[in-house]
Amino acid sequence: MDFSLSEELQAMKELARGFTEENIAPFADKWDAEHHFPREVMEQMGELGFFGCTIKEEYGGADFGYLAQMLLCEEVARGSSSLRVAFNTQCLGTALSIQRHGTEEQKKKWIPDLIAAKSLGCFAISEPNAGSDTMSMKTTAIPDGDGYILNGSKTWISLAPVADMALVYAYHDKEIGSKGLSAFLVDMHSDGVSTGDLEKLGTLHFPTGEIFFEDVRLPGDALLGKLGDGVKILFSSLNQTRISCAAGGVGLAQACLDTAVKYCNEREQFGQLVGKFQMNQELIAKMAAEIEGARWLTYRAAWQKDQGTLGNVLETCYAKYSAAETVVRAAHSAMKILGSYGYSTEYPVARFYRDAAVYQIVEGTVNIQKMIIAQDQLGYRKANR
Ligand code: GRA
Repeated sequence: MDFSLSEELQAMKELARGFTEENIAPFADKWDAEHHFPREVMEQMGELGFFGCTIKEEYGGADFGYLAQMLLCEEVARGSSSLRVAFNTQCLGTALSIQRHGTEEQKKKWIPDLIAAKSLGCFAISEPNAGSDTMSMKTTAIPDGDGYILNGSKTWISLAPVADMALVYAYHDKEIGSKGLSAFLVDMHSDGVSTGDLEKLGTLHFPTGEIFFEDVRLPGDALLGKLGDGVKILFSSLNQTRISCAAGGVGLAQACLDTAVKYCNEREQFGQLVGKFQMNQELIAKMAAEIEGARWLTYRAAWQKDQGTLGNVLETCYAKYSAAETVVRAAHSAMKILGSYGYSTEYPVARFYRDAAVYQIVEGTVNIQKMIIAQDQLGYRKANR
């Protein structure tokens, strides 16, 4: 067992930290206040190869692996939880699924531009009446001639309002249950596609929206994998995006701890630094230990994927569940330590607090993660595939 990061991984982590400290963290509160989506920063991240760690060199990636990708995601989330979602929209929920399930033509057509962030991507699973209950989605893509006709709507889709492409999950046949679900690569500029913005509590400088499909004609080569592969592609994709959600939660939680520690060592009350008070020390100790736990669960799940165990749903759920609970507690603890300054816009803690909540919701709620874990432990349904 070796817990050390290789020199190469350590260098990548430091590169991402430096980039985030210089180009992201100082501006994140301003972007939040203005609801400004910093597309130019996404493009810089794309140029630096941030989104291509799991992508083969022939499609423009660097093939560094999942652990490398998680280290970059964690460091970016430390500066901006909004921008960490880009790892999912540009790669783990789109390009990587195309690499795993697409034809050579599809890989060449979509992947290089996605990971360079020249083309903005999104993946569309959730619908107004299909959140945790994925399989109850209603969107259809009915075979018609040599293509498909797509109808329905999706909601809570990260980047939808500005996306150039979407990986859309839809039933090609509603009568045959899960075998009727398929995955489609959709040009978001097609006739019949429209989008709307959604207002939300946090993640304010990364747009989220609805997508409406009205008789959208899809060409035959829009189908990813085979007809009926939708379930396989969807759940394997969730197992990729959930781990980056875990890494994002760890990064944001670390930002909460960093800010709280700095404040504890600056602020004096009752004649001493507030870090000297045991009640604050308890908060700092809990944050530090929980973050370390969630971090290593995340690295372990990423490492397993790098060993070829891509269907590690259980270990990915451990990481995502642990990171989601950790980041919410860390944001709350940072708020308690900073008091009014945490609540003010002078420090980033108010943003951390707003951004933390979403980790208990996206990519499968905390209850869904617990359900998957408990059913596995009780022997009702094995999580790993
Ligand atoms: O037996 P079958 O042929 O009918 O197939 C079933 C099953 O074998 C079918 O799916 C198959 N399946 C899988 N296949 C491959 C299930 N899991 C896997 C897998 N890992 N790999 C239906 O399965 P089921 O178990 O009968 O389904 P269910 O009971 O309806 O639900 C299962 C469950 C609750 C776990 C699932 O629906 C689920 O995970 N729900 C949560 C949905 C979710 O995570 N949504 C996230 C949306 S994306 C998002 O949040 C983006 C945000 C962007 C960001 O910030 O990152």
